Amino acid sequence: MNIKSAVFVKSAIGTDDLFENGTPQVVFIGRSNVGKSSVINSLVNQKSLAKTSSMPGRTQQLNVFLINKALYFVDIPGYGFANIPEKMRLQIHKMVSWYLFDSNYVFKKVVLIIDAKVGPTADDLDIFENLERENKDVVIVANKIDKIKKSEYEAQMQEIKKVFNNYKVFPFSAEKKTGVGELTEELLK
Ligand SMILES: Nc1nc2c(ncn2[C@@H]2O[C@H](COP(=O)(O)OP(=O)(O)OP(=O)(O)O)[C@@H](O)[C@H]2O)c(=O)[nH]1
Ligand SMILES: [Mg+2]
Repeated sequence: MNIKSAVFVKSAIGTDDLFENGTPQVVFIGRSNVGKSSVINSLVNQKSLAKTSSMPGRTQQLNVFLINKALYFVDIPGYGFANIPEKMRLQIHKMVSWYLFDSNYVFKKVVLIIDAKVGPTADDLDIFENLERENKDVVIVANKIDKIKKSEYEAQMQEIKKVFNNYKVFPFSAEKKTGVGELTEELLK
């Protein structure tokens, strides 16, 4: 199955009717700057549907995109960003944890994106444990594999798979568009 259409719907800042209209939601989460917005752009084959930046903290709302007129991709702010005021950081944290955990929305998939080269951080593992505990349908995307040396690639991927045992890990590069087909299939099936 391919992505034939992808359009921006709106930026939500919390509860919103569109989350309750029955359209399945696929949410993309991960550390700030890990490439959530870039992964979405690579999946929909558009350069800047989701806004990206080299500065962490670019995405500050729940940005909703309608895919194939049938499901939502939701791009949300990352965790661990340093460059925004404390008050705003807390507000964003509250919004994200409400959306993921307190809203009781049933997500079609929760896509947890990690940096393949850095490997899972304490923050990544923390959110993963919370998602696991809440029985979310999680898939792991190991993004930025283009930054890993060929000689280190296999060992690094094995290490990542070991940490997230039983969950699917998708090696990915939003930059080089590696893994797009496999991940698309997983998210749309
Ligand atoms: N080398 C490489 N760089 C990437 C890849 N994916 C994203 N980037 C870069 O990483 C930076 C952050 O990308 P974003 O997509 O804005 O990251 P984000 O996770 O949405 O960040 P926030 O919205 O701040 O949480 C940008 O400079 C991207 O060009 C990748 O696969 N490889
Ligand atoms: Mg972003």
